[in-house]
Order: sequence, then C-alpha cells, then structure tokens
Amino acid sequence: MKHISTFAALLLAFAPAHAQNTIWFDEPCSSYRPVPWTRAKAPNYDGKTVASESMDFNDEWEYRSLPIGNGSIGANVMGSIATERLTLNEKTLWLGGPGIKGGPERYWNVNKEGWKALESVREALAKGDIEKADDILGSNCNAAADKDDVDDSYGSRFGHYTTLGELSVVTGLDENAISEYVRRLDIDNSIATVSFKSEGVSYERTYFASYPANMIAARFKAGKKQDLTIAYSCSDLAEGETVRTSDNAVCFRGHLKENGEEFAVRLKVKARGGKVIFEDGSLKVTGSKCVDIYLTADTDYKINYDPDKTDPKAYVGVDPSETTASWMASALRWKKLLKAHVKDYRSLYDRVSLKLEGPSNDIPTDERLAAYRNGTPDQGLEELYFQFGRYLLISSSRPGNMPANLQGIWLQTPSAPWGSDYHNNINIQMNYWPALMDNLAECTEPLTDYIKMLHKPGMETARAYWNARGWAASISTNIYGYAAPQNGENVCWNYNPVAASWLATHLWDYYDYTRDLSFLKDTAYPLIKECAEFCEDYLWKSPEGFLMANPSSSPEHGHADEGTTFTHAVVREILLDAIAAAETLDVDGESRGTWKSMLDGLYPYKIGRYGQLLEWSKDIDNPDDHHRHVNHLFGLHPGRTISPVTTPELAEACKVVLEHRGDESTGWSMGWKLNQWARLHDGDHAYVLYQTLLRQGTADNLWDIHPPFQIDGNFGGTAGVTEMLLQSQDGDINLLPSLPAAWPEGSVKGLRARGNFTVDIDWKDGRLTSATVTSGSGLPCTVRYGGETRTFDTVAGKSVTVTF
Ligand code: FUC
Repeated sequence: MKHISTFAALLLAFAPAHAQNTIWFDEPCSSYRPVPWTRAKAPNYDGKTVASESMDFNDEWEYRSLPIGNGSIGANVMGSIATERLTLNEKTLWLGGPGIKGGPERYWNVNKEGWKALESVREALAKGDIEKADDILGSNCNAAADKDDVDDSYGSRFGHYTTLGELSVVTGLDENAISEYVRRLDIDNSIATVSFKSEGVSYERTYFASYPANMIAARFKAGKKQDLTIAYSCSDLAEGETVRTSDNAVCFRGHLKENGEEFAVRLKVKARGGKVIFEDGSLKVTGSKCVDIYLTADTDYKINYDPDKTDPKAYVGVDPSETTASWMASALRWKKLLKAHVKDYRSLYDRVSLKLEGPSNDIPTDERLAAYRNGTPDQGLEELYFQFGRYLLISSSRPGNMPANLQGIWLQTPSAPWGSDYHNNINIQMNYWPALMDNLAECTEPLTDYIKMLHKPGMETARAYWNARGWAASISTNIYGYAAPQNGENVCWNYNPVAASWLATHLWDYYDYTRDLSFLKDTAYPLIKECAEFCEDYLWKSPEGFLMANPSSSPEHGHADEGTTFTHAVVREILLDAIAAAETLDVDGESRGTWKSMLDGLYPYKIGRYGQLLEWSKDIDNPDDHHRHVNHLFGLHPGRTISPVTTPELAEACKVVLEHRGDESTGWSMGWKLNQWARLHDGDHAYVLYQTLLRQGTADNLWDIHPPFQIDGNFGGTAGVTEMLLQSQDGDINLLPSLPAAWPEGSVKGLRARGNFTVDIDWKDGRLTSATVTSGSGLPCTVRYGGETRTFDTVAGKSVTVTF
C-alpha cells in the first residue's frame, strides 16, 4: 500500500534468546482443513449465534493461530506439518466503493434529506408516541439504498474487508509422526516460530512481518535437505494470475471481481544449496536445508481526503505491481532484515514494561488459560495479556495504512462478521484506547488519517440528516469515505448523530498527550471545531430551556429519545475539547463563548429512582437489563465529565448502572466495564472484570472473542490495566488509582500521562513506593496518590521522583 519504505540496514544487539512474553502451543493445527472459500459463505452474524456453529469458519484459525503483522500486511501462522498455511491480509483489500458496477453515482447516492423529518419526530416524542417517533426516524433517517444490495447483481456498495488469500508450503512430512512440537509467538520481539522433530530430524520455522521493509519473511530450516512446494492462492472473490518474474520469484496480479480493486502478491524464495523451479503456478524447491520465503503485497488503494464524486477511481492511486517490486528489490537478506525488524518493533514495544509480582505459569497457553479459568493465579498471564494488546496494536496500526478494523488486520474468510469494518459506536474507538497512554502515539496516525478522510463526505451527512454545518458520520464506515447511515430502519443502531464527534475527541487526546501544537492547529482543531458547529445546529431547545439531543438514541439499545445521556456526554466532551483547543490556539473567541453557554444550557446528567445514572431523558431504566452497551457512562470513561473526585454523586450513579448491567458480557463489553470500574477507583472490581475478560472473552491464542474474534476487547483489556495503574483525565496524574489487592507488588515503566509526561511507578505491600515523572513539556505537574497531591515545576527532558 502507501507504506513508504525508508529502510536502512541498522545493526543492533539481537533479542534475548528466552523472551518472557510468549503465546505458545504444543500441537500443530491440522493441514487438512479446506480453504474457507471452497465452502459456504459466512452468513450475517446476528449478535447471538456463535459464529463457529453456523459459518464457514475455522476455529483453529480463530483460537490457535498466531497473528503477525506490520499494519499493512498481516498473516496467521497455523504451524501445520504436511502443509504449512499462512493466511494473508492487506488492510486495504476491500469490496465496495465507487469502483462497483453502477459506478460512483450509484455508490455515493445514499443520502436522504432526513432532516426534514426531525420536526415530526420531535412532535411525536413530545406527545409520548415513541413508536411513531421510531417509525418516522427509522424510515427517514436511514440511507436511501441498501449498503449490500444482496438481491441484485451490482455487488455491495459499502463493501467489506476480505482475505488476501493463503500461502501454502507443502512439506511432504507425515502429520502423525512428529514429536517435540512447539508453535510460539514471542511478543517481546514480534517473531513466530515452529519447531518439531520428524523421524529424528529437527525442523525449525521462523516468521516475522517487517514494517520497514513491508515484508513477511519465513524461514524453513531442517536437519536434512527438504523439498517444498510454495504456492499462493487468492479467494473466490478475486481472480488473477501468477507469473514468474525471475528464477526464484513470482508475482500474482489480481483484482476483486466485484469492484475491480487491483492487488499484487509477490514472492521470492531463496533455497540455500538447493534448486528452485516454477511449475504449475508454484515455486518448487528441492534439496535445501534452509529455505527463505519473502512475501510482500499491496493494493491499488490510495486514501482520498476530497474525493471527486464522479470518479470511479477516486480511491485508486497506486500500482501494486510497482510498489511490491520496489519493496522486493530493496529487501535485505534474512539476517539483516530480521535485525532491522526487531529493532523497529522494539523501538515501540520496549517503551512500556509491566511487572506484577506473583505466580506465572509456563505451560502451553491453551492449558494456561484453562488453569486460569479454573482459578489458578497467574500474574504472568495478566502481564502477557496487557502486552499482547500493545503487540496487536503495533502489528495492526502503523503509519501509512488504514486503522485497525474490527479484526485488526487479520481475517481468514472472504466475507467477515460485520464486514470487519469500522464501527463508530464503540469498536474503533476502543481499538485506540491504549495507544496514547501505553506510549504508542505513532500507532494513532492511521486513525487520524481515517478521521480526516471521513470529513468531506461527513459534511454531506451533516447537511442531509440534520441540515447542519460541520460533519457527521454514522455507525459504520468503510475505506471509501462512506459516512452515511445504513438503510436499516432500527434507530437504536442506525441513528447516531455524534459518531464523528466521538472520533474527533481522539484528536484532542493526541494533542493532550503529546502537546504537539502544530498537530492541534493544522489537523485537530479544524475537525473538532466543525464537530462543535455541528452540535450548535443539531441541538434542540426544549420548552424548559435546555439544549437537548432531540432526537437521539442510546447505541444499540432502546428507542428514539428526546435526549440520551450518551449523546449529551459526547456533546459535552467535544465542546470541552473545542473550547480548550481554541483557548490554547487563542482563536475563535466568539465561538468559545457560544460553546461555553451551550455547555451551561445542556440537559444535565440525571440520577434515577434506583440511584442509577439515567440512560434516557426519562427514568425508564430496567435494573435487570444486562445489555452489553454501557455508552451512557461515556462521561465516566472514555470521557472526563464524571469522576469520583470531581462529581462523586454521579460517579456513584454510574456504579449503580454497572452493578445492574453485571460483569459478564461480550468481550469488548467486559473490556469497557473494566475501564469504567477503574475510573471509579474500585481496583478489586476492575480486577474481577479483567479476570472475567480473560476467562470468558478470550480464545486460546489470547485473541478477544465477542464471539466471534473481534479485536477491540484486547485493546480494551490493555487500556483497562493501564487505567488501574495511572489516570490523568482529571487534571493531575493519579498514581495507582485502582490497584487491586491481587497485585500487592509490582512496577510499571513508561506509561504516558496527559501534558506530555512519562511515568514510572513502583509499589509494594499495596502501596506506592515511588514514582518518577519525566517531563516532555516542561509544564508544571500535579501528582496524586490517594487523597494527597504534590505539585512541582518540571524541566523538559528531566525527571522528578516523588514519594508519598
Ligand atoms: C457493535 C456492538 C456489537 C458488535 C458490533 C461489531 O455494534 O454492539 O456487539 O461488537 O459493534
């Protein structure tokens, strides 16, 4: 893709032989599962059925494969014996978009003048006729056309993410005659390995995905000469041809049948001491003890911030044949490529370390998780899961490509649950919760680019559905600037006026953590300001004089309402961001005044009859409702308008909601509640959620399970652990705000706090022993521990150690 290689052969001290954080199995996956596109397609996932029971789905892939990736290309190592299979992905391989049959006119022609119906929805709501309000809103504020068009021959307008296919390596080994098998993902170094013995001969495979080289590399080593057949195959949604490009290299040039998106997969094989020939579309190796496979891939996709709505190729701008050829040509040899990969990866990963004193169980991860489910304490597993979220983010979100989608970058099937798209009512946001606080700011760049891409189409969404200035988006977006709602008539998921505003809060967060003023001025503020302007036009003044989000919904839950708590909370947050940004830049004094008075006039948080924070504008909450969404607690987390320190009564009301909702739920929901309990400063309950996420929402390879696999819960889990150890949303740096009794001793180094500070914390016997704050900004700093605070000046680049 658009990933620019600035590759340099940098030498480094190589990684330690025994990495601490590993996910491993002692059994191979089967070689004999058919590729998914030879079987039935995945049906729509309805949120209740476990996908594995009904869809074309490989539970081995989902539960036992090892993911590697560099943000653009990803692969899963199955580690099978007779035929090794690497499932492949490139993050911009997507169906849909203006290249579909019917062209850009058909693609873009989805907006309705929904705003014209808003008055009658408000009237119906005022009369208490919720059914009527739902009907009018649902049928007028949806899209004019189906995003899928499954009944005609045009193909999907919205499209979906799809697999890049598979690489198979036929080894000729007997699946049933192996011993000492280990398949391991070393997340401290981002290297996967497979080793085993067959008939007394040792076999060793190594895999990694290099960001600097945009390359997946695999080495097959054996104690005797091997014959291997190496072949790439695309899925049935694509077609193309493999051609030989040199003695030992091939290129597959293909395209997706429905929208013509072009892609290329290039392979080169080096067989030490052996021979490579090209036969029947495969590279056949004979007589080599060490075979290196280099694979790179790209699509013709190019991000477009201002698409020409008549151009079928508005998002085309790369020749994947050329980009892959240049990457392949500049690729270093194995040893240097590997060193440069580890150096690149560790330059991000090594910034944060976590040590939780306690037992650590070094058995295969599936057995380890089973033991943990049965109550065996394993602080090592808890550390591993935390770092795995950082590994997954580094592997699925690097500058130059799209953000991490619902499955990060990893998808085995042609179609995907929810299209593996970008869901804007929790999922994509959750993917990025750990990025800034866990010292991976660079990984947010794809999210920023993505938000920028939605802006122009989003302006039309704002006009069409709210007659508003600014910009808006809806529940799901794709890589082709789709910002409209979908055509479903269910308002609870399809009517979400503040999806864009929520996304834009991430831009303020980036500034707040980094204090990068030019980012604030050139990138963040213009987009935040337009969200605030959208709110100005969208909010409605009630007869009592309150500004209300009328109509609005509570994501995926309930009916249309005169002002849901979630929507108001996001409005509050984006207005606060807009005011802070404008003040920092010293611009737009008049708008600041407007936004401040909007904040004063906004319908307030309300506490209901059970002591709960209301979800809707009226006290209709059901204490037995265990719905997975907890969006009405947005102000507590990820927002900053509710906290036990600044608004203790509201925090108490959030606690009641969390108690009503219960702990057990889908993966991401447990991940979110973990963060919310941490924000309530209840470390023991946060820990219960962390354990429940690991026990009930986690596959054997530690992927989050909704079910099915959905990566957001991994990121929610990592963010939640961080929130237990450090918080900075209330204007100070709160040390160990939610330390559970289960972690009496430990240390964390390298966490980031708002204000551009880096923080190391040590604790013992459940109490802080010391904290070191390194200032990046030179700003004054206030550190909190329990009820006490210390305020001190800082110097950029210098550290201060505090004790309490
Ligand atoms: C939201 C959630 C679902 C699922 C989907 C991808 O709509 O409510 O549970 O995670 O996103």
